[in-house]
Amino acid sequence: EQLAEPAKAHYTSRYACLRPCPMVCPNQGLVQQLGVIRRSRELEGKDTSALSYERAISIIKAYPHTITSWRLTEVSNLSGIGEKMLSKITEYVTHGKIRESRSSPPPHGYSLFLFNLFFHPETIAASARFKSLSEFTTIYGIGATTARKLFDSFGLRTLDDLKEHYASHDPPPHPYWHNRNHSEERRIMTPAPVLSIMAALDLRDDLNEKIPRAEVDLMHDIVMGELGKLRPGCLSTVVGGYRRGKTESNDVDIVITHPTLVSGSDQVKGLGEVLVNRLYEAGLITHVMHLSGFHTPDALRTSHWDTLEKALTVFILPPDALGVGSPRIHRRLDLIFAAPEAYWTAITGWTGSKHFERDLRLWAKVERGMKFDSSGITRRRDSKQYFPRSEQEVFDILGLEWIDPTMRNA
Ligand code: TTP
Ligand code: MN
Ligand code: MN
Repeated sequence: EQLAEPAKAHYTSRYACLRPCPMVCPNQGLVQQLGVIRRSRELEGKDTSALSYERAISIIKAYPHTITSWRLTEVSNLSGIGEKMLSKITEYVTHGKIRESRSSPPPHGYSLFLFNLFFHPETIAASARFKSLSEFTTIYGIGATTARKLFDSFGLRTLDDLKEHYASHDPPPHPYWHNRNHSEERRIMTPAPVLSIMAALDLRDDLNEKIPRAEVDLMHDIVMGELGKLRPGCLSTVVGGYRRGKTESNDVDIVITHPTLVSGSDQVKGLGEVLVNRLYEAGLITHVMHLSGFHTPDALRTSHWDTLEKALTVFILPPDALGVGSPRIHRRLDLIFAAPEAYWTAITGWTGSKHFERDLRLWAKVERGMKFDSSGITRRRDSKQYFPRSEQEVFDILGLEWIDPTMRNA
């Protein structure tokens, strides 16, 4: 079957999956300041506004020139940059900052309180709230909605307030039937405790530490070493921000498959549970936040196309793994299990960025009549399924010019 000519990648594309975008762009300062506003919109639950900031940030990150006043007309013509966004950009270009996102101190000799009172009457209240909400969401398991509830309904302001609150509200960690509410999924029992909020509070400093690339490599090697003892011959790729070239990651994401079929069926099904239990028994996994497996009768094997088996966990290296006496830091580890035919879509679907992934799905649907997700590609009109044998093939099938993983930071 002849595939259509792929669409050209260019920074003016309205789809993030067609905008090559480096990790660090020529307009980092502007991107940082718009990011503060985006974050505050997100924390306040203003999702539509947060999304339009996210879009604008994504577009600016791919823009290859430093934005100066004579480039403003061109910038205003980029799709996703509306009038309001243009005024923020103009403010930045003119003053080197955006007033709303300011966190710089007042001029020398001014009292911060009086400065804020006269020049930014909204800042005092707003920033105290922003600070509390931001701090609350550094706890794994607390999102913007919960953070606002803790602030508004329970009057909590600091992490100490939070500790006190959860000391009386948080159920103790216990072994857990994962996914007990999802009837189509297999029930999974693991002895690893779920990460309670109290436990997440204790692990906060660890989990907020960035992971250097060398440690990502070491974690990958150790996980695959254990997996090799359980099921020899597995293949894996570290995906997520690491694959996009981040020097420091917030977690480690690994896609795992096994290339050999045994009597027609793959050797991946149920692997998540076995591996997680082994890593837990070896003292390498301390908590499991989510674990899913799909139980599908062989006659209905289509449903493993819907979602992949995955485990979201907390991992800790064995003692002295980074040198004698080295500190052991708890790390977030995500394991994704893909049947061999879904390996390359899983890798593409988990490399990100989040915005790149969102637009990849949108592009497939709107422009190509296809459904893309990490578990596969399906043509809508006749439900034809594709089995790409490389990431290049994923791009070919979706009619996209190739973009290297390190340029998928849109
Ligand atoms: P993340 O690990 O959340 O983010 P990241 O790897 O880009 O950056 P960092 O970890 O350093 O903060 O997500 C990794 C990729 O996985 C991203 O492309 C989005 C995708 N993803 C899913 O497809 N499903 C999910 O449930 C989650 C959490 C992520
Ligand atoms: Mn990641
Ligand atoms: Mn992750």
